Amino acid sequence: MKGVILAAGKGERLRPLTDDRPKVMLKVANRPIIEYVLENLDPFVDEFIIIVRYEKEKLIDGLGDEFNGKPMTYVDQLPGEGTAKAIESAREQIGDEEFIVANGDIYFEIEGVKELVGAFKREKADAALLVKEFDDLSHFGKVEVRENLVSMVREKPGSVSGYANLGVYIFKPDVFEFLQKTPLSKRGEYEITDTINLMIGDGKRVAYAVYSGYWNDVGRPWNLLELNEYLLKNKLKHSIRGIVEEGATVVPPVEIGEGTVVRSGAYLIGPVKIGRNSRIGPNCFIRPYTSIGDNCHIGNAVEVKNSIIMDNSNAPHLNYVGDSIIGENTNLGAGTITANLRHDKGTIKVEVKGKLEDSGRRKLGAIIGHNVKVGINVSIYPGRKIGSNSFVGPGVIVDRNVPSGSLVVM
Ligand code: TTP
Repeated sequence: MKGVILAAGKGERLRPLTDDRPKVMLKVANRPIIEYVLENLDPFVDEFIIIVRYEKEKLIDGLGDEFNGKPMTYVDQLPGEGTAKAIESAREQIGDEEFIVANGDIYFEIEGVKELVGAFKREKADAALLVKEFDDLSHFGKVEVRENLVSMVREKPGSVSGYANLGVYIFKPDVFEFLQKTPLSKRGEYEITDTINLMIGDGKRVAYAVYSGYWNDVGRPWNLLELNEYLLKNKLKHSIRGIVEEGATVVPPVEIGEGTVVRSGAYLIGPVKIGRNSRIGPNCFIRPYTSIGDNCHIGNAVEVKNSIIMDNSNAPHLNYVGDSIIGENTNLGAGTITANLRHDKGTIKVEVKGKLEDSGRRKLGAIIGHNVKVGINVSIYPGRKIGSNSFVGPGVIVDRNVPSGSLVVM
């Protein structure tokens, strides 16, 4: 069976982290999100087809032409937006066998795929989708079922409970007829949920499998922190490949990559993951659920907790980084501090695609893009974004979002 992964989206809700790369290439626990999808589909497929468009070179260069020895073909999305258009793009590559489709920006585990394949076979179905029960389906497609089959999928049904469509499917090649007939939705996209409704209307059998494991749809910045926390809590194995100097404390589980040096006085409480060739300490405090990439520097008198610091970035002197995401090639000046808690203890709201959204989190720090230089003694309010390729001068109080490519001085 072939596996088709949808990775052509613009990932606008994840700006500024997606300013220069596809969302699926953002690293969580130091691995691109799409690699978790590839890994969990791997036992079921013999070839991967990746649908690409936005910043596709970054994806192709980053992943190469095989995964675990299985060929990977990149296919440009046909003109038009939406998941149905993305799947239709694989028409020539799919022969006469059924195939699995997954969004490239979701995290799910292998049990889900097993259940899905099981339901597809058991029901002798024409298609199958993976669902999960949630109390609030406002951000999902609601999957309505009758006995063992899907009767309808409704996009964004409001705050109701029920089965959510998780973005993992099996189709037979006859889906292409329905993909071609799928009309443009009110949102201006060709949506796979509309295709599935067309199939049901035509008498096709659409099965479903209920997934009970962990799942995350990485759409908004704080989803990266949730996924990071889950992966470090549940998947991290204690492993020290670098050097831990005498006088440093490492409380397992901590993964330290080759070439990384943890200097004396550093205090690391796992789960913490650190990539290769990074410099940690002396005298810093790294608290649980922190991922630090390759070639990073976390220096003297720096505290980091529950954060993602991507490759080639530095928090070198007297910094506090809490519940924050720092992109690649970014440098924090000495004394720069992220605030991660409101004094009224309210949940932190973040601007997502021009609208203020409630993250639901009491603690959320800064979201800083790639290639950013932050000067000394900068204070960043909770949930504020600093766009990629920006310069924030010394002493600035970042109380509003900084657009990408800005120069902000006091
Ligand atoms: P979405 O998360 O709905 O869209 P997006 O990735 O563009 O993100 P945003 O809304 O923040 O701009 O996409 C779901 C999945 O489908 C995701 O894996 C990307 C993929 N996709 C495509 O491959 N082509 C498309 O045209 C769209 C809209 C999504």
